[in-house]
Amino acid sequence: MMDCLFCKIAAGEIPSKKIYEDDKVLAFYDIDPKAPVHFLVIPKQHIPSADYITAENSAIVGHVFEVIAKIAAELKLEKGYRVVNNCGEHGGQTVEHLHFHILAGRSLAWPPG
Ligand code: DGP
Repeated sequence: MMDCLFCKIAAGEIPSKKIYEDDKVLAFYDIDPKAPVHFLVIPKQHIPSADYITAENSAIVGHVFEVIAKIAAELKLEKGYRVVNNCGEHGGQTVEHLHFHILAGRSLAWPPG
């Protein structure tokens, strides 16, 4: 996707503060953190949002969660963390490339606003 910000970050065309990378996913710190620890995990494959997860591409979601668990252990997030996927306008999605926010380092309120 030529005009996708996260595709450009995944391709290394736009710099990011990387935490983890393999052939399928990239994890990097959010540019506008909402918690002391706030990073994103994205598939390198362009999937516009959670609405586009299908039987053909859903394995990537399991892999994303494996990577989240690995990073959480490495960053010692023993007190817990939240995984968020914003989908669509009412979900608050601003970048149309599937991504999961991981927020940690403080007690998080529930429900979200
Ligand atoms: P969402 O609103 O769920 O679509 O989240 C998009 C997130 O992406 C938001 O928290 C800010 C982050 N973001 C936007 N542009 C950039 C960027 O250029 N670099 C990084 N690291 N994060 C970005």
